[in-house]
Amino acid sequence: MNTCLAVDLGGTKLAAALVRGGEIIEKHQVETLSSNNPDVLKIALHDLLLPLSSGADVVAVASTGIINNGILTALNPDNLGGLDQFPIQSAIADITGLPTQVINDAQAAAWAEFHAYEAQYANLAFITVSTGVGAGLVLDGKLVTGSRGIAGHAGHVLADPSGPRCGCGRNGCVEAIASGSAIGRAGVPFFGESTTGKDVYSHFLAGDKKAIAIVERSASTIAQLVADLTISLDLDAVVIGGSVGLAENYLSTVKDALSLLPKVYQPTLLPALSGADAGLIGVSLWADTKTK
Ligand code: ADP
Ligand code: BMX
Ligand code: ZN
Repeated sequence: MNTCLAVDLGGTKLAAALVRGGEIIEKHQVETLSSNNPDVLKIALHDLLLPLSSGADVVAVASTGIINNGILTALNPDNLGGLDQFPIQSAIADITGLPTQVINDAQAAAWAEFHAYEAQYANLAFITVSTGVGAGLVLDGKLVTGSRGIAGHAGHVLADPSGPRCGCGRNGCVEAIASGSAIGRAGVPFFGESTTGKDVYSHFLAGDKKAIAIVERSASTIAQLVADLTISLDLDAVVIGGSVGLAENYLSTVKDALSLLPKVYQPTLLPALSGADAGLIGVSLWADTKTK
């Protein structure tokens, strides 16, 4: 059985794990350093991956951004400190000396959750509410990555034409309203300059009215996205993940907003069973199917 070195590069966290048969054996995690200098990311990857690579046969990477032919193109460069057009596959293959495959992080997590729910939902979307808002689609039991790696970038569908400008260049995207970064930005006027999404969330849980309004806006925007994906794709289930998506009471707040819509817009709404490891587990399962 192959041991896979699985890597998850997000806008906030960079994680790596040795995975065998869908089980994590060893995992390490660091912060994603925000810099538009590709050397900063290359050094962080080197330091994290080199000690693990001797125990692995293959490398599988789940990364934020559009992944096409091993190149990471940021749809929203703000999420990666302005970094764009990063040759992630060759950078990691050079460090580890191992065959390396890369897909988008939310696509990978969708594949993990399709399996975690034992393939009972053949048509499933995974939505991560994290630094950005990402999505991955499994349709008729197959992971859809798209011919250019773009499939599932539903964080950039329109939520509010008069909403804030998104880092992708469009106004009013779901991500610009609902993501952890957007929640943090919306909290700055009330809680101070360096407020993060996590800070606002703590205020929400403590019952602060401003924070409740911000988190409820995020959750109702995600509920509308769930409805839009369901009515476009005839989904059986939508799985929610990411640090915001998995935070206490977030899923129930999305459920409350979704319950106000007609039944046809309401799929089964579920939490990510693989939790924060969905990207790592999903990409290792996906790499397994590629090497068979
Ligand atoms: P990544 O985007 O790298 O996958 P996360 O899923 O951890 O990373 O998402 C990061 C975002 O989630 C940040 O905006 C952060 O402030 C927010 N966040 C982190 N932990 C929590 C938490 N416990 N509750 C709510 N928000 C959180
Ligand atoms: C953004 C986009 C997606 C990604 C999603 C969640 C970039 C750099 N990323 O919409 O590709 O799937 O964020 O990413 O444009 P995360 O960093 O929040 O996990
Ligand atoms: Zn956008």
